[in-house]
Amino acid sequence: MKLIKIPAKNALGKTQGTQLAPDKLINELEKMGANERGNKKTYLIGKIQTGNDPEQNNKTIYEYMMQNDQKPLIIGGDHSITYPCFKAFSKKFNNPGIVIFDAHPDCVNNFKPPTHEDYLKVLIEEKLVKPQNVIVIGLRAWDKKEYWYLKNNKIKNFPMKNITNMGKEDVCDVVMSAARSFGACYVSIDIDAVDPAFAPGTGYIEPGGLSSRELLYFIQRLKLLKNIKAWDLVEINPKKDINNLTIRLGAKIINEINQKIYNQKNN
Ligand SMILES: [Mn+2]
Repeated sequence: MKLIKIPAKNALGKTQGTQLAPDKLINELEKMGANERGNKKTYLIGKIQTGNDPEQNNKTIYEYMMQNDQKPLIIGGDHSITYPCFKAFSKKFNNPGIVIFDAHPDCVNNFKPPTHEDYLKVLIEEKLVKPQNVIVIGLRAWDKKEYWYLKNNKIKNFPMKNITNMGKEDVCDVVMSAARSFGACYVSIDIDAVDPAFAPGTGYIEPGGLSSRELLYFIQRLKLLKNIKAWDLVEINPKKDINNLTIRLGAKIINEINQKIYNQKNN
C-alpha cells in the first residue's frame, strides 16, 4: 500500500486549510504505535504536486494515478480530489464501485471541474460509475435536489438515522455484500461523516454523526474485502482542529486501514 499525499483543494473558501492535512497526518502516523491488530507498517509515500488551477490539478492527479501501480491510500485535500482519482480507477478496473462515508451526498451541481460539493454527481453523470455501484454512509445534511438525486437514481445510502435504527452491524453486512459484487471497490472517507465532537477539524460541522469508534468498526470490517483496490481520506482541516483531535483520528484511520496481515517474522 502506498500513501499518496494530494494537498489540493478547489476554490471554495471553506476548504482553505485542507491542503495542510497530508503532511500533518503522516507526521502523526509516524509517532503512532502498532494498530489494533498489532501491526506497524512502514509505508511507501508519494506526493502529487498541485497548484491553484483545479483543471490542471485534476489532469496532474489523473495522470499520476494512471501510472501508479501500488494500492493507493490517498490523503487529501478536499473531496474534489476523489474525482480525478476515481476517474483513473474507473479506467483501470472493470465494473468499479465506490463506498463513501460522508455527511453530505456531494451531488449539488454538475460543475466542471467538479468541486467537493459535486464530485459524486459528476462521476455518475460522466458514467464513470454506475449509480447502482455507489453506496453512501453517514448522511445527515443535504439540499432537496440532492435528496431527490439519490432517490431518482436509486443510489444506496444509509443516513445516520437509519444506521441508528438498523444498527451498524446490519448496515455493514448490507454494505459488504453489495460492495463484494463490484469488480473493484474504492472507499472514500470524508472525515465529516464523523460527529464534530470527535472530529471538529473540518469545514462543514454537522452534528449527529458517527462516533470515531463506529467509523473504525466499518473500516476494520471493510478492509477484509479483497476487491478494495483504493482508499482515500479527505476534508481534514488542521486550521480548524482542536487539540489535534482530528489529525490524530485521521492518522489512526490510516493505521487501521493497513491491510497486510504480518506475522512476527516480517514485522
Ligand atoms: Mn462532506
